[in-house]
Amino acid sequence: ATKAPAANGGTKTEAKEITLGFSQVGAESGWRSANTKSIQDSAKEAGYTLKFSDAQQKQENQIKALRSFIQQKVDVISFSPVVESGWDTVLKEAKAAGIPVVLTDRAVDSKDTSLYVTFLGSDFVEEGRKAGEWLSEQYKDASEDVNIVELQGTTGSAPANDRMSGFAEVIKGNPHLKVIASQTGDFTRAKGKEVMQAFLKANKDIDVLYAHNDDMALGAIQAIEAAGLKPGEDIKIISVDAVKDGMQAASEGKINFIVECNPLLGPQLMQVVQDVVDGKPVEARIVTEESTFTSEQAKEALPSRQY
Ligand code: GYE
Repeated sequence: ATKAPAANGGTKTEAKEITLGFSQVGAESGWRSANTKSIQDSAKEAGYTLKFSDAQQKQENQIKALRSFIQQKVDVISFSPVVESGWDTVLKEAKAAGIPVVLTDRAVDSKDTSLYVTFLGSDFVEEGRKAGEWLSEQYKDASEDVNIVELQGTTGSAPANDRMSGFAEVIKGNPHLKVIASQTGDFTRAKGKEVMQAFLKANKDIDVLYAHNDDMALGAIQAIEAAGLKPGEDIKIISVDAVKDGMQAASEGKINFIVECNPLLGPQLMQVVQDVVDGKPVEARIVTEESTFTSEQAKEALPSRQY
């Protein structure tokens, strides 16, 4: 009797089962939840064994997770580094163990780029520039100072560093655009609200809020409304990410402009992992495609928004 063919068709040589160790930043934002889901779904789809670890926004937890992946001899390690600095030692350990490392979402500042295969993620400097360009255009005819407050992401993280510098680089073209206060809100709603409350207390005349992500903007909106002001009108708001809740607020006119940052990195990541395992060449930098949304554009895009 003939045997049933193998599930994979049986013609090709058995594909090696891949184990991927992934260390995630945490669960701080809507962006992060969408990113986690994308990675988990795509790993499943690809048939990989995923060892997933949540670092709760702490570098020490990530370093522990990476060491545990090394000990378990996973095939590939991937992680989204919570901050940029301080990775050389553990990355050298992975290299010594012969385990390739793929960075996703956030970058590291290691000088030795042989410590990882590639960095897959957004160009955060460009995101900051896009925010600055929109603002500069809005206030191009300003004859008085425009007071801007900034809610930074997690201190020392690539998106906080880069979104700040890209924005600053562009707005310095107009001397009326002044950042009068800038503080971290750690990418969370709760902190965004708390810091915005403090900003409102300390500054009489805030014209613009630039938040490094939607969640902080959403927290800040609560503080602005509680102070009896209208978000989007009394204080113009720019944020980054374009997750559903942010797009909702934008469609209601509470956020004026959102720079998109795509969290759906899973499919591209699994492809990179496969190529690395197969010994195929991989680009040293893979940048994700992104756009921007005004309130009107957010209203149009909202019904089909996946995350
Ligand atoms: O913008 C923010 C999240 O690293 C791009 O992290 C990511 C950022 C994202 O907490 O919402």
